[in-house]
Amino acid sequence: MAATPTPADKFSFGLWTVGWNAQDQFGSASRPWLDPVESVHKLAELGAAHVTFHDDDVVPFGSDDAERDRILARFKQALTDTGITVEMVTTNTFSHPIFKDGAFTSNDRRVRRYGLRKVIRNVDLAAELGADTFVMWGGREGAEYDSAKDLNAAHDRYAEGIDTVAAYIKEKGYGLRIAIEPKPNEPRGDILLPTIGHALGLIAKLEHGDIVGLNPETGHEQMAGLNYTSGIAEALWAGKLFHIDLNGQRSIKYDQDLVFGHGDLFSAFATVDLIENGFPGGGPRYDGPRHFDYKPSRTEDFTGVWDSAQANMSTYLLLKERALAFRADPEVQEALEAAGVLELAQPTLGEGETLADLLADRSAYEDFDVDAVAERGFGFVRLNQLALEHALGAR
Ligand code: GLT
Ligand code: MN
Ligand code: MN
Repeated sequence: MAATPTPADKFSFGLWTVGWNAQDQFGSASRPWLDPVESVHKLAELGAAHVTFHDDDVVPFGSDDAERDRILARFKQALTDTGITVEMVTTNTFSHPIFKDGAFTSNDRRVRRYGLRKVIRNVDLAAELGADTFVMWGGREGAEYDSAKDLNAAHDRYAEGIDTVAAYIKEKGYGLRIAIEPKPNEPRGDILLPTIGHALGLIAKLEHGDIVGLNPETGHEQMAGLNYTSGIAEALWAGKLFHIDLNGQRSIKYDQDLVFGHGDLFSAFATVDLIENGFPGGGPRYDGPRHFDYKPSRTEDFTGVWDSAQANMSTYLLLKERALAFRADPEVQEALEAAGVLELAQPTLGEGETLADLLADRSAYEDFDVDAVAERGFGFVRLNQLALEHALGAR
């Protein structure tokens, strides 16, 4: 039975997702681009709460100010008519050929200055529409050839660009936070800030890093062979999980942007379990929008587009139901206990205990029976099977 979403579920979609015309590297569009106003109405009917967009998704690149105002007024009317809100805005710094070598890190300084202007113009729009998050996906920030880029300078320029925008947000008093979206490759051969961990490293060096965090995408981490759930867990732990892009990816290959759960389903279960239930031992939680960044496959007509939008939400809700049942199951609680999962929340040193105390504790080392303790089985497989049976609805 498909689950029915409501705005309380905080589902959100990029206008570039359902609106995509399905043009790819090898073939022309199989559908027309959708009018953003139509997408807003249709997503509201399906039970979504929010939309997100790039400047160019709503206002075509190169529109003059009068045209921009006219288009935005019509878009805002659709928001008012449907109750849909804009939770995140992002800037397209990848489609136009001007950005072929990136925006913040282009070797051409004129392009960097133009890119910064385009981003700042859109930050104002994000604030005006009441968005909380400003995403930066630097898909063209990178290179195909190692000789093409001074990587020290590139990181300097990337940090300079982000810090300049963050300082502007603070100066204006906007309620916005920046979320960097990592991706390992595509469209560039190698993209800067390829994973969550790389982005966290850069954020730590920023002057205004307090308002800069992450927008990790399921498929982007999986394209690098990484575990999305453990990636967002680290971002949460670091206080940097500002936003999420949920979708599906089947192994290390081109970016598939499938429906959430249509890639690694069991990993999607773990993702929903973390988002909805939090860490087993408590800790930071993600409370933001459940944002889908997928592409309705090129094979689909408009019926298929809306079926796929619905599929993201339905799958999420089904997994949520299973994840809640998983944690509520006494057998699972017992298995978590037996596996030591809950014991990990206990600090390694006792309260007030110093390293000197540990060094003096013979039971911790000299008299410690390593062979006996090494015999312990953790029971992780049993626990995982319980998770799988709950995920399948078999319990
Ligand atoms: C582009 C990309 C997505 C990003 C969007 C935000 S743009 O569609 O493939 O992963 O989230 O800039
Ligand atoms: Mn993607
Ligand atoms: Mn994305």
